[in-house]
Amino acid sequence: MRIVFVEKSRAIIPELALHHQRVRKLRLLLPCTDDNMTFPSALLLLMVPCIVSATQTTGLILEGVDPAIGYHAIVKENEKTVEVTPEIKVVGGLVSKFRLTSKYPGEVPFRVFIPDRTSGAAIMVAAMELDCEKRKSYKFDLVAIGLSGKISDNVTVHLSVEDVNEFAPKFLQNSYTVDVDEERLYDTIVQVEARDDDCTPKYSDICKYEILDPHQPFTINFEGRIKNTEPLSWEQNPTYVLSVVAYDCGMKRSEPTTVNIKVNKVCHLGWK
Ligand SMILES: [Ca+2]
Ligand SMILES: [Ca+2]
Repeated sequence: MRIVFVEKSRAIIPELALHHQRVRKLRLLLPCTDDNMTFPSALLLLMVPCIVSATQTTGLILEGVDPAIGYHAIVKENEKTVEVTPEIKVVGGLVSKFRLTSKYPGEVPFRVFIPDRTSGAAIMVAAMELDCEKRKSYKFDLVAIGLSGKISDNVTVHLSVEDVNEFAPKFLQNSYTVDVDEERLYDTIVQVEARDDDCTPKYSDICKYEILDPHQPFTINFEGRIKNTEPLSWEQNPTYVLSVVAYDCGMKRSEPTTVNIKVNKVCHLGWK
């Protein structure tokens, strides 16, 4: 059974013209065209409140967005739901689908749909796994296509893929070995270095290095430079083995690297 809305003049109002902009009374015709129905074939005339769009003559409109600025969108690299500002909302008719196109090679890996046609509010989702480490941003154009084939204005979407702290820092070397002379204070004995594969400084910069055993006579600074805090003695301890870790700026910790420090005995000239 098909429901038809008519004006007083009995002119039929297209389905696309029905929207929530303005309310007025219309006649509702219920023609019993379905063969399975048992109603008499006469038309049923009712007066019902109906919702009619004030923009029915202008076609589909992407509401609340400035086409010169476009939409800004953000999605975490391990999530599907895209947060779009302003919200994508279509007025002026019912939407059949959205078309997303890009001037750049490759498909646009996103999908836009309206869960509830009467609201006109759309949702954007990622159609594939996103990887900030491979691609941080997308730029594409969006249009809404109505059931009647009418097309909205073209609006650009600027989308950023938000980083997630998936990677821990890794040291460039599994171990470091260095010789030092006893009885000396060094500015730098050795510099260790770790790197991190995440795609933003927040999660990939190394914010801190740490010697796991705090009772060793050495310190390490934020650049990974290790120095002794007191002169070393070959007789007391000819070798030190330090376990050093690195933290990214999201405080994700690396596996330790080993720093072997060999103390050289210094010979002194003297009378025998
Ligand atoms: Ca990281
Ligand atoms: Ca990441």
